[in-house]
Amino acid sequence: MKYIPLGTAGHVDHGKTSLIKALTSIDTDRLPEEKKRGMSIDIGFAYLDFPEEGLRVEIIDVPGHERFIKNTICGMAPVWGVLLVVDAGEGVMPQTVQHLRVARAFGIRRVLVVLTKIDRVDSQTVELAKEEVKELLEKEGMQAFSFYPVSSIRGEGLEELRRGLLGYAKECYKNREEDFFRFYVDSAFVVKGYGTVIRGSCVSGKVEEGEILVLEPVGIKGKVKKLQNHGVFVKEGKAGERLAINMPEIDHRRVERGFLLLKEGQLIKSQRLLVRLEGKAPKGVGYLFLGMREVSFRHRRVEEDICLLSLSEPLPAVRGDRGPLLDSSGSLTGSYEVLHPLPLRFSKKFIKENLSLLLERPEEYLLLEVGKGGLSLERLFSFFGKPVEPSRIKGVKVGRRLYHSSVIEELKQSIKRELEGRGGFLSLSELRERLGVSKELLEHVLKDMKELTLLEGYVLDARRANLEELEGYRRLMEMLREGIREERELLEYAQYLPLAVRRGKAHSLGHYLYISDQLLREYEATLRSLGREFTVQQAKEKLRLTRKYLIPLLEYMDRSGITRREGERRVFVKWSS
Ligand SMILES: Nc1nc2c(ncn2[C@@H]2O[C@H](COP(=O)(O)OP(=O)(O)OP(=O)(O)O)[C@@H](O)[C@H]2O)c(=O)[nH]1
Ligand SMILES: [Mg+2]
Repeated sequence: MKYIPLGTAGHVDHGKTSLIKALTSIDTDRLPEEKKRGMSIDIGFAYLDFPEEGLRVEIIDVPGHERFIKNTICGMAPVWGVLLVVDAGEGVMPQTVQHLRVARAFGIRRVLVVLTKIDRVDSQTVELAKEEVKELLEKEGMQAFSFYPVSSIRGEGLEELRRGLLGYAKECYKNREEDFFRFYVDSAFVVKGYGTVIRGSCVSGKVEEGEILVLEPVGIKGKVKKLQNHGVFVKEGKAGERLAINMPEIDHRRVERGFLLLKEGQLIKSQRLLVRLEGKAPKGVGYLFLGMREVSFRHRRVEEDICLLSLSEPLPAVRGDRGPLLDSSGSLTGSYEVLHPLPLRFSKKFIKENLSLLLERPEEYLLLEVGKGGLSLERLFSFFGKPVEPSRIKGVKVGRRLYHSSVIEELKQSIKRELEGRGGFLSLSELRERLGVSKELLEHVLKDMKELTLLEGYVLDARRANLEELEGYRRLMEMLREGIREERELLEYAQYLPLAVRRGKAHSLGHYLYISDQLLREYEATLRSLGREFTVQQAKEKLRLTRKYLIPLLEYMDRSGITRREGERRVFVKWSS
């Protein structure tokens, strides 16, 4: 079954509650005070099923009186669409406009318009009201799904409306089941034999019996014992659905309207939000609604319509959340849209420079913002309010974190600078400390820097470092100075060998034989004492080497241009007598 939450909106007495009752047979005015005054005070709930479509429209009926605007805002917070109810005789009135603005603030752009009480007016008056609403919608930058003239008393137009409602509900449907769970609490009470029941709207994700939920902002945890949707037990609840959640471990007196139920470890709360504003930002302290939660804030302007908000309380917002802004007198001044629910960099300069990234490629903004600290998957997911495939993100993945490629490049430059300042030689732990990066990241970057070598807990630039400081290197060089060595004799020092060769301190003669540069020079000097030319036999006697070592040595001397072979003889290329 699909659940689609829709709300009513409209001026006081324009017939919202009567309309819902006519459609659903449910009276959403439950309070004695409401009955007595014939007026809605608080939000009320109903539903309308379309069984053939597998669809339930969840209805939240809001009060129209100006005094209860905050209840109205709470009622509209979880809905995906709005039935704008206008008395055909009275036409557009102040709360018609105000409610429309609240709906817009929550991101609703198309409303279904119901013109009520047509039994009391002629068709021309109905037409007039329709024109008035059309004008208003245009002025507010909104559209009508369609217009439905009805009489809730006599039943005229209700069938057409019901059909229209189905089309509208389908249009409003949002697939949010895979998002993280967020539940807007509107009340809590105790049921005998069950304990605390928390009632509200599931706006995203799913919840099952037996799960542990966290009540925010108080951070109390509790287990879901039972779940109901409109008085019927269900095993699972999901996005769009009205739910009563039985959580006996939570004291109902600790629960307030506006609280949220979340799942642990999913959404990260933040006391700063980076938002786009529409309308005016209240001067000084303002108030915003995230869902049904009202918090105060101060703002700092970054650009014309981009502001950084400091909230009085951390909120678990996600990218794209919207809601109304109020000033201290409670009047609606505008709305916000969350661009970044958990910003880390607050300087105007940083935000301005990277604004287009934040708008178009937010993942990249996140990567830049975290820098060498790296982006955790938790942060990434929390930003979007749902898990996203990390491979979709254009970043370098190291362990469980993602890094911007420019961060990796900068790190390489810093490593080079550090090494230069230290003669090409630095202990890994010191380097890590100086750069302030994780071991994982440093190792990843170093692996990428082919010119560097990791040895004995040191990073070294083979061309610059003083290798003599390394024990293994010293021992290798000693061995190579004593005589020509076969590679298998040097296995223990295998990692130092290429370093020594690259620096010209040792030579590879081929045939898996190595010699130190010093010894090579000594052999050369000894051979020169034989004169400009010499034979293999002479060399063998002079150097006292077996042919196994001698031939590769002489061939190497030929290859490296020290000698030249002429028949049976070898001639020194350079000779000064
Ligand atoms: N004749 C006629 N009267 C209606 C119709 N719809 C509502 N009314 C009457 O209008 C009055 C107000 O109706 P409600 O449904 O309570 O209006 P509301 O919009 O819910 O009012 P608030 O919740 O206080 O904003 C009641 O006396 C209704 O009986 C209608 O279609 N025809
Ligand atoms: Mg009402």
